[in-house]
Amino acid sequence: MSKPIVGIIMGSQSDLPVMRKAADFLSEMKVPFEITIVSAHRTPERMMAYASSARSRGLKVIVAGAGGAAHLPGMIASMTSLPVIGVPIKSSNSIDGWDSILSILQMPGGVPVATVALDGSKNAGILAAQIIGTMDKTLAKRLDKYKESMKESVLATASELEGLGLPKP
Ligand code: RP5
Repeated sequence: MSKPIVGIIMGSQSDLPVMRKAADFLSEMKVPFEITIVSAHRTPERMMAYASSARSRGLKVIVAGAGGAAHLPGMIASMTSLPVIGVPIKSSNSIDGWDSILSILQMPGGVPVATVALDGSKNAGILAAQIIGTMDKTLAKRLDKYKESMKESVLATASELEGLGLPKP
């Protein structure tokens, strides 16, 4: 397998059901990635080592997901100039998910984290692939095909619905 160019990290194994959707999308697009657990609060030294070695290890984008007091994406972004995509997760310690959304979204000036929707890890995978796709024509073509397939699927559903003969307003 080729060297990973996207790093997917999450605060806990309990985040995996959400975060694996980013991994699944990158697999579908044939983007080499690595995936692991890095906790801002439980393994702070590992978090620092991960962020500070990311570029020299060949990563181009980092996708970081966490729930509750979600400091992982922001802390990673504070230690690398690679783009960081944050995934807020509705976890067992979330109040309602806003805690995680706001922790990831409301970064101070100068340290951006591209924040996707609550549990929106598929979009994080798509965005990571799109960033890589700015410099990779083959991948850009795969992404265009993906968009086309979404359009076709919506149009097919729409014509099915129109064919049901439901009363019109
Ligand atoms: C966060 O706390 C993790 O990212 C996870 O979403 C949440 C709960 O972690 P566990 O207690 O399930 O390990 O740091």
